[in-house]
Amino acid sequence: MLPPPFKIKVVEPIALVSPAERRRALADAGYNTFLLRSDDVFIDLLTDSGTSAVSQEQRAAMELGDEAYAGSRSFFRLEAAVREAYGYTHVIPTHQGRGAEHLLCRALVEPGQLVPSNLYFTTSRVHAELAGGVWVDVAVPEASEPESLHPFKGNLDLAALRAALERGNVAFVRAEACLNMAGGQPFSIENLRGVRALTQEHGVPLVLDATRISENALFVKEREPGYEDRDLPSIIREIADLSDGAVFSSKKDHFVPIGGLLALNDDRVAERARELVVVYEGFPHYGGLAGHDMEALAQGIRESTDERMIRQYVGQSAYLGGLLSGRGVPIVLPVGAHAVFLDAKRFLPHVAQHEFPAQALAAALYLAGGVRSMERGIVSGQHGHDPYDGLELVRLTIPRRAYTQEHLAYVADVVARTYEDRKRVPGLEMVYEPETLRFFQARFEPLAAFPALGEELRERLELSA
Ligand code: P70
Repeated sequence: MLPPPFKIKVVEPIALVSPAERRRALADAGYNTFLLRSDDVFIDLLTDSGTSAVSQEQRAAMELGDEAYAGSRSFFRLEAAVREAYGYTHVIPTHQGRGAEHLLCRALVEPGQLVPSNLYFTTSRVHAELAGGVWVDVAVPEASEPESLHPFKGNLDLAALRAALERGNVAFVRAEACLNMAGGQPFSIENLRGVRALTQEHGVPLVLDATRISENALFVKEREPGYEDRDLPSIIREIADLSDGAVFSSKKDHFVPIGGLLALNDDRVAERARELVVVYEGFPHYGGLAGHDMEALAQGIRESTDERMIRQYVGQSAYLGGLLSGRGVPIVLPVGAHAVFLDAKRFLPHVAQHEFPAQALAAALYLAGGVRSMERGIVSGQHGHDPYDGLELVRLTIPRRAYTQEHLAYVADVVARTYEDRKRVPGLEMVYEPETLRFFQARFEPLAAFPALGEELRERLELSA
C-alpha cells in the first residue's frame, strides 16, 4: 500500500482513560456509544460523518467565505464545483444530508406513494415516511448476506424494482452508492443502467444517495469490466449522469464537518425544493450553511474526485479488515468503503437478537480499549412493530485522513482480544426507547456483568510492548 498522499500539519490530542473510568462512562451512557463523551473515547470509529481532517486548501478557501444573505459568491463557487464534478443543473445547499432528504421527500412524495430503494438508510427512510411514503426494499438478497462475496452488494434487484414500478404510484427510486447498511457496498454501473432503463420506462425519477459516490466509483474501476483504465472523475460523472438528481451528506466524501446538498436536473422539482428550503433551511443561496462552509465544501468536492485520496481511504478499511479476518474475526465481506463491519451474530452467537448483540459488542469494544463503534442491527433497523431479523452489525467507521495505520493496528488488537473473550460478553436489556430513530438515544442495562476486558487487555498489551 502506498503511503497517504498527505502529511499531518495540525494534531488533536487523544487519550485512553482507565478501565475503571471506561466502565463508569459506559454505564453513564446507558451502554449506548452515541451517548459517550468524546473525552472518554480513545479511537473514535463511531462515524465517518463530519470527522475527516480538512485540507490546507479548504482552510484557505474558508477565508474567502462571502456571508451575504443572498447572492453569495461562495454559493456560486459551490454551484460551479457541483456542476463540474456531477453535472447537475440545480444545486440547493442544506445543513446536512437529512436536510436534503427532507426537501426531496416533501417535494416528491405524496401520501401512499412507494419509495423503492436498496435496503434503507435510517434518516432517508424516516423522511420518506414522514412525507407519507411507503419504503420498499429492492436490494439484491446478497446485501443482507455478510458472507457473500458478491462484488456489487449495493445493486438493486431489477425484478423486484420492476414489480414495484408495475404496482404503480412510485414517488421516486432511490439508489444509494456504497450501501451503508450492507457494509459500504457499491452498485455496478451496469446495474444502475438497468435501474435507469426501468425508471425511464415508467416515467419515475431516479435519485441517488450520492453520499459515498467517490468510493463507489473506485470500486467500479477495480471490479467492473471496461472501467479499469478510466479516470475516477469520469466514472463519478457517468454515475451522476444516469440519475435525475442526488442527495449528499457532504460530511463524508466532501471532507467537511457540516453540509449537505440537494442536486436536481428537473426545473419544476427544483422550484418546489427552493420553495421549501426557505421554510426549513434558509435562503437558497446558503441553505443551512455559512459562506465559509460553502467554500470548504466546494474545495472538498474537488478533493473528493482525486483518485489517490479515495484509494488511500478505501485502503484503510481494507487494511483493518485484513488484520481482523487474519485473526479469525467474523466481518462482512468484501470489506466496503468507509468501515469494517463486524458480524455480531457470529461474534456473539450466545446473545439472542432480542438481547441486542451488536449493541453489546459495541459496548464491549469500548470497555476493552476505548474504541467507539456504532450498532447497526436491531436497535437501528427495527421500525415500529415490524419484526426485524436482519443484519446484526457493529461498524468500525474510518474518519477520512484522521487516523494512522498504528491506530488501526491497535483497533485490530482490541477487537481480536475481545473476540477471544467473546463468550463472556452479556446481552442487554433496553430500558429507554425513544419513539423515532431510537438508536441515537436508547439506553440499556447489561443482563449480566461485563467481563474485565479492559484491565486484561492493558496487561497483555503492556506485556507484549
Ligand atoms: C453515518 C452518517 C449519514 C447518511 C448516510 C447516507 C447514506 C444520508 C445520511 C444522512 C450519520 C448517521 C446518520 C444517521 C444515523 C447514524 C449515523 N450517515 N445518507 O454515520 O446524512 O447525517 O448528514 O444528515 O450515510 O453513516 P446527515
